[in-house]
Amino acid sequence: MTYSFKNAIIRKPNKSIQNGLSSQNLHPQYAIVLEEHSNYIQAMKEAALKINLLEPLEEFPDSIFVEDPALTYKSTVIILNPFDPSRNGERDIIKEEIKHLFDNMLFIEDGYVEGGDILNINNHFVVGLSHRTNKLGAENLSSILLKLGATVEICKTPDDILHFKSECSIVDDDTILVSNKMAQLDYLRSNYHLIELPEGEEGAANALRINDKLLLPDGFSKAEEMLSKKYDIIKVKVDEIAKVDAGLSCMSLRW
Ligand code: CIR
Repeated sequence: MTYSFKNAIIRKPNKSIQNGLSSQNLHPQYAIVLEEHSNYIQAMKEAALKINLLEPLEEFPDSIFVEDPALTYKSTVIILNPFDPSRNGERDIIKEEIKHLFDNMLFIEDGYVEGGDILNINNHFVVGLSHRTNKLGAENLSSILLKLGATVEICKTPDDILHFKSECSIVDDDTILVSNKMAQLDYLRSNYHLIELPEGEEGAANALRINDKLLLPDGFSKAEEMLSKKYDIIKVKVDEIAKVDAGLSCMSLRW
């Protein structure tokens, strides 16, 4: 199952997160980030994950978002290539930190691709071209994944969305939680059952299904009401972390 995981890699927050990339030019406060992050770790533990905690990296303001420089698939980890110069060096550090956890480590050699643009559904990957992920990177990743026995579809992340997964997430093997913008994507509409969130609750689309739990960003009451009928929800407050355009999926690598 897509959402069946045993392990997670999470990085402790760095004080320099206040200078992280932010589309709204906001600066999260370290103390509040720490608190939100610790609740996130707690939720991951409640979802039965074993946590591998990495040390903070002050020289990389956005480095708690470990989902962007690496991708896990079965017992392989693929080191990706983040586009933004302030984030690109994260790949060289994380590869050393996590290599002992996987049987096999592969690398994106050409183009740019960030984990936030990669949606994994069982043995299938949907890669969204975005401001961070280009065609060369997506094709390079695709050729690696095909060799590993997976299938890949390259789509487009809507222009004003940072990453493909900023506004969508897997909630079941055939079901994706989406914002209205993501619901317009032909590929998703024709291949999956979509649960569309009401306007104003787009932020809830970056949810995280882990085992029998669904981690949902706090503060989206309509989403919570809709989803709690079917899922065992753990609400996680990420308002401060959201100031640097981040949500739930980006703060961990799961496998
Ligand atoms: C960035 O712009 O790279 C960070 N401030 C946020 C990264 C969020 N990553 C993700 O959604 N996968």
